[in-house]
Amino acid sequence: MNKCLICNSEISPFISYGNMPIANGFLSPEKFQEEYFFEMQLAHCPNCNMVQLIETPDQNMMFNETYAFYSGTSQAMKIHFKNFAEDVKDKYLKESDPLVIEIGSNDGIMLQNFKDWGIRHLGIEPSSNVAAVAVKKGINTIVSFFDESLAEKIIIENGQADAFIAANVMCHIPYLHSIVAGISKLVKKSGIVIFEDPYLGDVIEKTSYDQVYDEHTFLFSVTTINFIFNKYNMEVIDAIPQETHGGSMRYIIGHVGERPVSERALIQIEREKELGLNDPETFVKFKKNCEISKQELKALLIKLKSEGKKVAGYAATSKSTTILNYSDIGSDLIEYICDNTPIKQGKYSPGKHIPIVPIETFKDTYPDYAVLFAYNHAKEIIAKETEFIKQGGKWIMFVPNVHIVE
Ligand code: DWN
Ligand code: SAH
Repeated sequence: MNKCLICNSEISPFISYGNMPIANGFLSPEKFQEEYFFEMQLAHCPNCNMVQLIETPDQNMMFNETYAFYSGTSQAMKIHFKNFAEDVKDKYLKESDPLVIEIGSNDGIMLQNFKDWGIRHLGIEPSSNVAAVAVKKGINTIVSFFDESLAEKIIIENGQADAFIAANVMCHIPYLHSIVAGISKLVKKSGIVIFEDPYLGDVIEKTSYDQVYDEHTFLFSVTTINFIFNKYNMEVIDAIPQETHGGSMRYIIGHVGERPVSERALIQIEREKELGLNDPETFVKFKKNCEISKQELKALLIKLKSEGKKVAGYAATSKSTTILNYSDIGSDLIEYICDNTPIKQGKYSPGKHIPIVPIETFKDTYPDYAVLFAYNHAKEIIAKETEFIKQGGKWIMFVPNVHIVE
């Protein structure tokens, strides 16, 4: 019997995506034999409504000294995080000598801004290779997993935080109770918690099932975030939709009663009921949509192959690991995937073992079609690859449905 990680109620999966490898586990041929797989199943808790993976690999298998995702690979995300940091500084750092703490700080993409402004900051990042990039830039970073006991240590050494921030990491942590307990102690009574993650509402509406992979233990909604923070005397005071990562939500949270709850947050909670995020039937429909999406993508690639077209992938995202393995797409259908991350180049994609090559390989001889696995960075990528289209190339997109962009 499986139990909800949040409220301990009995849960059962509504979909299995089959055996999945580590999403960011790009590997060399000598490691193919020992590659790790787990059964990736998603469940919706009928009591607290949290959508969650039934099983996740051990965190040390995913986040370690060879973590393949460097946040700074996107210029658009640098701007996004600068705006995020500016918002925190202008609205919430009113006391003297404030302290900002970020978890999942990666290569310092967000904290760089606070460092430049001379604001006290501390990043907590367990993947030592990406943390080293931040440290090199002079960004204060602890190489560790955040949890309640680390929060207690930080209070002793640095004092309480004025702002606790995070992006695309809260949903990665199965022991969310320890995280929220730690946050509630670490953040001053007058302090603020601001984080963003891919939003369940967008995943359901756009059938962006590729947001489901080993690292993403949870798909959050305002309802479920409010539920868990309420247990630690904190509450969502605002919720602001974001365009990043195919549709995210920024949650703004304070200690109960310290700040007014916005109309926007209350409306969003009501909207989630209308969207059916609390209704098991929604997830039955979502499962059907995942199956349709997978069949359409594979059928398109088989058709293009039969016509003698050359198809490549653009951007070896974590999300692509779910698409390729769930849809059973290998190097017979997608010749290679190009990516600007040096640590991924020369390796092979998890599970399906498609070669990962530098962007230059794509530019040298354009394929007829390119599957845009980083559709979340479509604006940035399409703007710099105009020559591909000029030479007759076409993009294949699969969110919100499988289609071709000329
Ligand atoms: O939540 C997570 C998000 C923040 O990042 C992590 N669990 C892991 C990771 O997920 P992802 O790999 O799906 O993220 P992205 O940002 O969609 O990955 C983009 C990939 O595309 C990177 O490998 C870099 C590459 N890229 C590129 O080759 N050229 C990206 C851009 C913008 C480009 O121009
Ligand atoms: N915030 C960045 C990175 C997101 S990727 C961005 O939005 O681009 C998720 C990051 O969280 C990884 O760098 C990973 O190593 C880190 N992480 C995973 N578990 C963590 C934990 N328990 N505490 C702190 N960071 C964690």
